[in-house]
Amino acid sequence: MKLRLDENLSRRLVPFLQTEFPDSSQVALIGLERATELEIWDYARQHGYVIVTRDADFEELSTVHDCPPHVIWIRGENMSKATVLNLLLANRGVIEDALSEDGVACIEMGKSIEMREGSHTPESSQRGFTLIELAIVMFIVTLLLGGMLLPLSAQQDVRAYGDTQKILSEARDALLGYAMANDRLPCPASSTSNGVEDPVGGGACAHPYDGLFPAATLGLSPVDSQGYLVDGWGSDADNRIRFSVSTANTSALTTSSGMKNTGITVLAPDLQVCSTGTGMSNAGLATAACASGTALASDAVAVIYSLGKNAGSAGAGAEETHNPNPRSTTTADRVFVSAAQGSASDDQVVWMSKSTLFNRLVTAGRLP
Ligand SMILES: [Ca+2]
Ligand SMILES: [Ca+2]
Repeated sequence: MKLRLDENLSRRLVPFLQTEFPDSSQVALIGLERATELEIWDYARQHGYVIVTRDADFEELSTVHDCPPHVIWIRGENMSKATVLNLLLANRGVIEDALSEDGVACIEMGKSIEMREGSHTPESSQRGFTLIELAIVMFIVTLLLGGMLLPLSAQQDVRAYGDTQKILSEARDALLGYAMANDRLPCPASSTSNGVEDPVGGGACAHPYDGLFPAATLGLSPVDSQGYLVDGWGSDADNRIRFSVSTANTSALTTSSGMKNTGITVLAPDLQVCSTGTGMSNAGLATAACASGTALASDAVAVIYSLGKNAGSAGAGAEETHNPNPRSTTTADRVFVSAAQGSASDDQVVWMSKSTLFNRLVTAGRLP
């Protein structure tokens, strides 16, 4: 881009412009000091100059004549040669960008830079942003990007957590429906039963405390390719929903008509859910129990849980090890942990209470 300085701008600026604006000149240096503005305009157009002026006349010309030439209108009182020079040199990129924009005929430079449209869009004489406005816009965009990018992974986590809670809740509802229809609860699936309860038909379950949710038996989704219900965190084997059921009263809960035959007053589901694994007694044994004051449930019928976001790598810690998983270091037992979400545990645990199950079965005429 070459500039043609107007007579109100010193010719002494010309040598300093050559690096950034090669072949720039000044009106007197090309013998046009006595030419009319329109002649200067035509000359600039024919020779590819951008007119740099302190005079409003050229800006006005740019609103009635086709562009090019483009016009840079330097504004501001008492601007020294050095100030004008710095303004042009420091903003070369901005100037080029502005003048390459469709419809921009003139840019106004001073404390700010404004772009003005040319003659072909007279209805709109001014557009664009000042440098301050641009800076504010960039600042806001930066804030927005910073504010959006960081929580994006957090948003995904929130969604996965919510999806998992929903899947767990639906699984629990499905269990109630199954119990009303079949007079018993299903047994958990084993790792090789393809989502079907083990054993088929119920009775004494093969994996009462460390099985998987029998999604195929209940017709639930989403399931993986092998028929296992998976959580919202992924679809690996570690993301399969776990399911445990009480073996109380000689597996009456999972035996057809077992609950009816045992009777509502005798049935004593015995799964426990603790708020922490700390202080748990007899872990791994039939007498395992929550520490005093940490039992969230002590007569649960079933416990359904997801290993959470860390499913693929964690599970041996003091809390999660009590919820059977591939890295548990304790033997599966009737006690589970639903700790607060955090670094120690991200397992998502729901359970079905005795009261809920009995209520539904009585309503359905299955009990007593
Ligand atoms: Ca976990
Ligand atoms: Ca346990």
